[in-house]
Amino acid sequence: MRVIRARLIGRCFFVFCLLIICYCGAMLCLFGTQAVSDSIFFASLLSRRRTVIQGGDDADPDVRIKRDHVKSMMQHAWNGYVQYAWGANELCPISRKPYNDSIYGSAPLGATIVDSLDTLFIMGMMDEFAAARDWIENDMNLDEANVELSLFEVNIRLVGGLLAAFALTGDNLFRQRAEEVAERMLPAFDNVTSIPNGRINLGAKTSSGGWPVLAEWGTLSLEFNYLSDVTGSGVYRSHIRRIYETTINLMVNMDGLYPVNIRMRKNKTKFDDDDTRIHWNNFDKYTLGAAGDSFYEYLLKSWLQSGKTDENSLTLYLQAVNGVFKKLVRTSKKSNLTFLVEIEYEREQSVMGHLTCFAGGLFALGGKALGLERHVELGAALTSTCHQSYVRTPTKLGPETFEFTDDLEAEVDKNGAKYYILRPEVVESYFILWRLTHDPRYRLWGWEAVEAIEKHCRIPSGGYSGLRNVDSAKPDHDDVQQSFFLAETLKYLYLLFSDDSLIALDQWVFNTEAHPLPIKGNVNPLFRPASASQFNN
Ligand code: DMJ
Repeated sequence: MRVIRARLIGRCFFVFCLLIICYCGAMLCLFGTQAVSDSIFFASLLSRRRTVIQGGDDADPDVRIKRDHVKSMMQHAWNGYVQYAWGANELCPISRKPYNDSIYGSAPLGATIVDSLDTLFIMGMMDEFAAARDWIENDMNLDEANVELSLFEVNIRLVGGLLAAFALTGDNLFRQRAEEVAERMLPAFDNVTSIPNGRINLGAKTSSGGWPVLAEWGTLSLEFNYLSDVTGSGVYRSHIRRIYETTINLMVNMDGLYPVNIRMRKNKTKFDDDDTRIHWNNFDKYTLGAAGDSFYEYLLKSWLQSGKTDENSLTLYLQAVNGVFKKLVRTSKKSNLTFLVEIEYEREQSVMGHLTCFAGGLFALGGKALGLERHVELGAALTSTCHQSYVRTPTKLGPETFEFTDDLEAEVDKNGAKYYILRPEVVESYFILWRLTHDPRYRLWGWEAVEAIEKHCRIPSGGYSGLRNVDSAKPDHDDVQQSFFLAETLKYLYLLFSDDSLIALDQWVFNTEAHPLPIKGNVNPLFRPASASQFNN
C-alpha cells in the first residue's frame, strides 16, 4: 500500500514539474522574457510564507493586555499631536502648541505624521492612518520647505517612513511621495566625491553643508537601495555603490572602525594629476554612539536587506565588529558590566550614550544571522548594561550618557547629560533580544520602561514629554514630544508584546528610525519590485 502511495506521489510530482516547464516555455514563446519573469514572480508568490503586518496577538492574555496598553499610549501621543500641532513637525505637549525648534523647524513637513504612518498601520489604528494619508496627499508641500535640513534626518524619517508605508500597504501615493523627497535630496550628491553634503533645502532643491559625519553619509543605503527597487530608477542605488564600492576603499580605518569626521585633500601625483583621495583625521573619534552609530547598523542591515547577497557590506560589518571587540569592549570593576568606550584623539573615554544602546540589538541580530554566538553574547551583555542605566535612576528612565569610573557604573556624572528625550534605543534592543532569545527578562524590562514613561512623561491633556533630569523624582519636563517616540519607542514596545510573526525579523529590516523595509528575495511578498508593480495592489 505504502509503495503504491509513494509511486502515486512521485508521478503527480513529475506531471506537476512537466506542467510548470510547459507553462514557462509557452510564456517565453508568446510574450518573451518579461512575461516569464512576471510568471516566475507570480509562482514564487504562491510559495512564499504569509507576511503578518497587523494583528499578531500573543497567546498569553496578560501579554495582550500589556500590548493594548502600549496601543493606548500611541493613541494618547497621537491625540495630543492632532489636537495641538496637526501638520507641524512635533508637539509641545505642555504648552499645547507646535514645536518648531527641532531640526525641521517650521518647514511644513508633518514629521510626526510621516514618522507615525507605519506604527498606526501596524497597530490597526486605521482612522488615524487614513487622516495621516490624507494629509500627505493634500497638504505635504515640499516647495514650501525652503530651509536647510539634515540630509540624514530627511532620509531616515521622511523617505524611510513613506517607503515603509508603501511596503505595508502597496499604496502608490507613498512611493511617489518618497521619490519626490529623494529626488530633491539628489543635489547633495553633486559633489567631487561620492560623499554627499550634509544639508539640503527641499524647497529650493539645493544643498550645502561641508562634510557630514560618518553616521550621516553612512545611513542612506537601506532607503536608497529599496527606492531603486520599487521605482526602477537606478540613480539612488548608484550613489550608494559609489560610496561603498569606491570611496570606502580609499579610507583609512582602525581595525574596521572609521573615524566620525573626514576631510578630502587633493595631492598632486608625479604626473601632475590630481590625486583625489579621502584623508581621515587620524586622531579623531571612533564610536558606536552619536555620529558613528547607524553607519555600522546599515552595514549589517544592507546585507540582510539584500537577501544576504551584499557581501561588501557584510565584510565591512564583520571587520567593524572585530574592531569593536579589539578596541572598544570593556568590563566595569565592581559589577562586571560590559560596556563600550569611545576613542577620541587616541584617548579612551569610558562613557556610553543612550544612542549607543542600539548596539545590543544590532550585535545580537548579526550574531544570530551569522551563527556567531560571541556576537549574540556581546549584544545581550550590552543590553543588560543599558538596562542598568535605567534602573539605577530614581525615575527608572536612562540618561542621555552614562559613565564608568571607580565610583560610577552605568550612572550619570553630576555634570553629565541627565536628560531623557523619549529615545528608543534601549527598548529597541529589548525587542530584538526578545525575538531572538525569548528570555522573559526582556519583556519584564520593557514593561518597567512602559510604567516609568507613564509615570513621568505622560501629559494628561495629550502627548508625552521628555525629562530634563532622570535623577529628579519630581518631573522636570522638557515639553517636547519627539516624532521618534511614535515612530520607534512605541512601535518597538508594541512589537515586544506581540507574536513573533508580526513584522517578522526574517522578512523585514528596520531602518534606523524603526521603519520596516522588506527583505529582498522570495522571503517577503511585500517587497513590491518595480518590474512586478502590476501585482502590487
Ligand atoms: C532617531 O532619529 C534614530 O534612531 C537615529 O538613528 C538616532 N536618533 C534618534 C532616536 O534617538
